[in-house]
Amino acid sequence: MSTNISVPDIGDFESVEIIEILVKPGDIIKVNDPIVTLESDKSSVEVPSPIQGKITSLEVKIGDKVSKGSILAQVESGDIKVKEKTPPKDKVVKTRKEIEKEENLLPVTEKIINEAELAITPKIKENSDKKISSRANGSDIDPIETQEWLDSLESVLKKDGTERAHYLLKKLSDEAYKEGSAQPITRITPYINTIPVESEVKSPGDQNIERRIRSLIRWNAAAMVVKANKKNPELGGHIGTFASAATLYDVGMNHFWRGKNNKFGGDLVYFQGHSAPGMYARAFLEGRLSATQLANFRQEVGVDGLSSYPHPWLMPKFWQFPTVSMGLGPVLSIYQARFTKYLINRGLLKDEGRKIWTFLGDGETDEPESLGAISLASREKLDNLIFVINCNLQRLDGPVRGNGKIIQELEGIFRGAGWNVIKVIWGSYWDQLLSKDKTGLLIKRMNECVDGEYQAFKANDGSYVRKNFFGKYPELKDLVSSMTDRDIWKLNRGGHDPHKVFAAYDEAMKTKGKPTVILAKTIKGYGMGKSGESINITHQQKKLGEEDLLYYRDRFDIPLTDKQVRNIEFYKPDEKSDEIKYLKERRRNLGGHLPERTSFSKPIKKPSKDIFQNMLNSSGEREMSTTMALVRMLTNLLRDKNIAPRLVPIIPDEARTFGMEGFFRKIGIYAHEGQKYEPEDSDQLSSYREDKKGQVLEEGITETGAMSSFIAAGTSYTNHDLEMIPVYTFYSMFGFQRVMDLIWAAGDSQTRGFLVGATSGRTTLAGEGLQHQDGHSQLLASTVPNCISYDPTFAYELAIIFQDGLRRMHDQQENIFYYLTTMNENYKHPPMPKNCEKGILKGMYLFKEFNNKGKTKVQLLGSGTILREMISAAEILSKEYNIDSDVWSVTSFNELRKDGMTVERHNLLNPTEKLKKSYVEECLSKRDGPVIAASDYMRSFADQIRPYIPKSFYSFGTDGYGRSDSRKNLRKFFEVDKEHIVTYTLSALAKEQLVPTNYAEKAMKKYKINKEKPIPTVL
Ligand SMILES: Cc1ncc(C[n+]2csc(CCOP(=O)(O)OP(=O)(O)O)c2C)c(N)n1
Ligand SMILES: [Mg+2]
Repeated sequence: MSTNISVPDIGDFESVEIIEILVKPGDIIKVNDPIVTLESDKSSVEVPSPIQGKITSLEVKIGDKVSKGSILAQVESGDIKVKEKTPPKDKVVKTRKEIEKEENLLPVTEKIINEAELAITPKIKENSDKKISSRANGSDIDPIETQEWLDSLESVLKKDGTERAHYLLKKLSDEAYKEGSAQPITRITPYINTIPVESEVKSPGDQNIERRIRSLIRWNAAAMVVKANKKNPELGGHIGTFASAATLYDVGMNHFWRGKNNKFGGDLVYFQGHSAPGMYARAFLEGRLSATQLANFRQEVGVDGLSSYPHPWLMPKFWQFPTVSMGLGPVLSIYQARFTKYLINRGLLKDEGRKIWTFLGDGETDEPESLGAISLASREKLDNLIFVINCNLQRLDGPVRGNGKIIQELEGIFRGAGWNVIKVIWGSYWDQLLSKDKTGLLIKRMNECVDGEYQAFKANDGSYVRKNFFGKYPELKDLVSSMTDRDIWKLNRGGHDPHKVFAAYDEAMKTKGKPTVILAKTIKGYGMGKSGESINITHQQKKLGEEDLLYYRDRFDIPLTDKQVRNIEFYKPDEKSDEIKYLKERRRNLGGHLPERTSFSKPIKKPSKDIFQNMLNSSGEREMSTTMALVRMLTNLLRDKNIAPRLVPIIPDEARTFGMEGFFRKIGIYAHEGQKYEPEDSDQLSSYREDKKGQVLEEGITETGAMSSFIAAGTSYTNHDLEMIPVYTFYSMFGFQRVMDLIWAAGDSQTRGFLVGATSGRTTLAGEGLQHQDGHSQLLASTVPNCISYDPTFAYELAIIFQDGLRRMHDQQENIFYYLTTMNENYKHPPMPKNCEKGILKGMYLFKEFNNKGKTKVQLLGSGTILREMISAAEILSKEYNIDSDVWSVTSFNELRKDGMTVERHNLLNPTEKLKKSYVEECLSKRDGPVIAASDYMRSFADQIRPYIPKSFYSFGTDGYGRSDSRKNLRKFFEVDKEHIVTYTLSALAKEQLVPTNYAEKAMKKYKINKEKPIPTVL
């Protein structure tokens, strides 16, 4: 049977051009195989076949204009699989008229509301004579009634267990809510541990040895900071952070975190930046770092130094994740956990139950990045993610929440967001006291104390705690009357108790369907005594005096003599000691070391050259933007079987702005739950198709999230041994300017991928105005050492750059990433001139020579869309003024500067050698005339090459705030239009006495250039 394939609904577009035909008569096609590519002035999209069969004839050719219903091809098929669109069962499709008609019925609706209101009035009245819930001081107004409820609860707990009790409580709570209680009951629980003693899973570890190991790590971590600062007080460092977190790390290292090996991918641990000395100290005991390296903490310029914080760029075999800029670790790890599931759901990675652990400080949760993405984690059911928040109640300057309780605040926030919350507040010494507390007074006291008080307790001593904590109520005073002050001082906090920490980690590992946060209460500067325990200056404490060191040694039983302590020696027991044997065996059992950065990924095979071929040809009469060219190129790449599965298009809710909506249907939007609804546009070509195996990361409006995904995908070659190609396309103004710190972290992480600043340039995005018009992202990109940036004008430049990017990052395995700016200005694209590939990549090439006129010549350098103003200016100069010019397309002022400074440095370092020429000089030194450069960026973008040009040099750009107007007016305003370039060129030539001065004056009159207009930076 012969069937027509016709154009489906393509949204608002009529008469759209066919730019590619992807099948020929005789081809056997499957459902969804692309037939043709259509391109409107905004986007290009493939039309998939709704049926399978054999193409018998084609009814269209390239260049034809088609609309919905136009026949594309005929197919011979037996089995037609066109999905009939049936509206979902209860979806009633209403016409506009029907809706309007309904709206006219409003009075009836109002009647219904009135009736409903009348019906509920008596209930409200009933509520109003209820008794008060408790007295103003919080005490119970009816203890007998309360006891009855508690008894009922206890019997349910005994008879049917906690699940049933929870169910009943939830039912009660729901009922109360329905009856008007707007206070949800479960957000915050009492200030005690979440896991009751009887449910704690006990650690199988040898506690004595583990304590000894931990003490040695504590000592060496502190010693390395003190030693560095004794050598040179400039070096800095932190003792207090790791001192408070040592147990949290050790329990993980000894029992939970699995290393990477040839059988298992390894857990991923984001270590809190300031606790780096603790990780070095452990690696020292493990024999992975030497004493010399420890002694060189924070002295990285020579050999064998250790970086201050986790920086994969500086220690590429050790650190995996840069976390020291507070807030980045949490958000990066959430998206890491999400990306891991993405790879698994797409069938690219085996599900091995790997976990992502993230350590952060309680103060760090002030950062919006720390908490900003937590709802994504629960929404996506990231049960592979565990946060451990070290709640030492302090940050740098003082208490985190002196007047409140950070643990309670975080509990509410995380539980509200749908996380599993485990509080580890009190250590085992409290268990007995809590079990004796029949009246609940101890918990009441725990609840009412604020963090400022808790901090003060630990900055003092046992007698202070007796007086100020227990002393408030006579019953509590009695409770501890048989304890000495020393005993009271021993009442430890949960985060320092390996049993409690073990139980919490165990529970977190078993949690299914949601992420877990462990809120562990600790003491900042634990063990530092008077010099730093729980005092406001702890964070800054890096120089322990002799007395403090001796105290620290004694506190943790380090077998060093006084003399050795004075020399600040590190301590490592013999290889055959129980401690070292135990430590190594634990890691062996857990599969390998942590942290450790390795990569066993296989390079992605190069795409065939013809994938890029259509971009190297002229676009003919067709006009398109470089953003469209990018989308076309990605569409082509999705046809390459090696590249296609590895591409990760990332977009923060801007696909339609960039004409990328065609990807929705073609490769699907990643959604861990698939698509539970029929999208309203399901019959359209660019339908919003969500899919468990979807490839596009449609992040919603979060550039921070999108950037975190970019880093996760771009470091997949090391974290998952799988190379991926993230292409994150964003509104260029909301890229570097918005998320520069994450871009810096991307560089540090050695991320590979393409950042695409679309709709870039100060004047190309005409109407959008000041907050949208980016004239500086290229400059920001130039500050990131391993970011390679380009501002191409033509489709072929983009293709050459992208192709080379793939070669460098995936063939050569270079740890670089790209920043490409693309525009939304439509114009014709010429064919690629001969032999310009090398120049495109180096940063400039000769685009065109105008030299048929006179002797006077000028060098015109243009970048991005402003190159086209340069070309027009060159035509005017040639036609109207007989001035010849060489027009250079500058694809990257940034790359030219890198080359220039490298060559200049070489020449300065080798004064006796023959001078080398920078690439800019090579291009321009034998060419006549002054150099005029312009771009859609600030002048300093082009100015970067000024030192390497041995000629007079003028640069023009878009310094100042953008504003909304037409492109033409904006270019006139910023003085980068062809008229200004002609005028300024004439003036520059006049200065060199190459043309008469009145040329420029006349041009100014002709083009109505107002000399009195202030420079745009002040407007
Ligand atoms: C974005 C950012 N801002 C400021 C700092 C400086 N800083 C380093 S540590 C610190 C306090 C950390 O407190 P907390 O998160 O509670 O960690 P703790 O050391 O108490 O475990 C600050 C403000 C930073 N590293 N990053
Ligand atoms: Mg803190």
